[in-house]
Amino acid sequence: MTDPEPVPAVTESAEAIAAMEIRGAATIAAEAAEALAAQAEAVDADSPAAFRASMRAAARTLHRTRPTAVSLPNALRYVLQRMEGHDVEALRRNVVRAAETFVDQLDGARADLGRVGANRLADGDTVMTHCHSTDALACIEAAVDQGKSISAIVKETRPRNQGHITAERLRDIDVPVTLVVDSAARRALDEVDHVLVGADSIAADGGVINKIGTSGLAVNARERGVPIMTAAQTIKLHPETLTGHTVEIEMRDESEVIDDDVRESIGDVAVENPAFDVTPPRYMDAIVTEHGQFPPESIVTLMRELFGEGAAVPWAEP
Ligand code: RUB
Repeated sequence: MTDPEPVPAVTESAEAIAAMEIRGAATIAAEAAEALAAQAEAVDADSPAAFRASMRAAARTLHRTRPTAVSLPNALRYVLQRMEGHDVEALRRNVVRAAETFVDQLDGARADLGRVGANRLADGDTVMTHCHSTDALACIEAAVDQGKSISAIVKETRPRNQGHITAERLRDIDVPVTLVVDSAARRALDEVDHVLVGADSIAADGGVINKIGTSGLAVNARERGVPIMTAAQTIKLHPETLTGHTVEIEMRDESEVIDDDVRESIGDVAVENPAFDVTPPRYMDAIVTEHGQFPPESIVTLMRELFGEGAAVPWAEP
């Protein structure tokens, strides 16, 4: 059976997420929840069953966009598990309410984990960042709010240079920024007190899946004796890893790495563009969440508390 066509707002959100106009795990999650609310508000369904089927189809459209950040399926899960009611109007209301609550909780969780992460930073610290993470940024923002003077060394983060976004956001809060190319990171670590990264997914063994280059940075930080933390609210915990599944690493288009003309001038080369990598727990000092900080190896206890033994898939056809 073919899926019912989602409302235009869902298709537009899915396209924007796939094209990375909307990017970053938490932002993607908020967009997905809001897209489900838009679906609920606009869909013309003549029965509760038709309404539910249209919501599941919309969720599948959103789910297909980016495979690595678990915040996306966790957002779909949160909203669809609250799709309750005996008539279409009640279902509609409950979906919209669930999406709003989810987005509010994201904001609250970010602020809470920001304060926890900020407690790890001292006045006068220099922090190195990788990619652009709103959760990581929240820690620096909270430290600044606590009156600490923080400066940053920002890795540009090839191929899409999300470090530029971080640099801009840090300048907005008057944090002095030094931008470096990724390959300068090890040398720059000599000037760094803390490395601070985000996460797209966290596995049950404490492995941190984040933007490509995070694992190399973590190994270098460990070798240099610089502490490294991941700022990740609990929607980044990947429940399927509780039952032995691995996290799929998204492979993106080769044109993000090299343009066609340059490639042609080099000659016949293969190009690979993995978007994320896995940092083993032994190279990460702490995972900072809205429930406090955890040694990576102990994150599984929090995961079990929040998700039970595994992951529901409420967007699947019954
Ligand atoms: C973004 C990235 C970020 C995490 C966390 O990758 O790896 O570090 O998503 O971000 P991309 P946040 O640009 O490919 O989406 O803390 O904002 O959820």
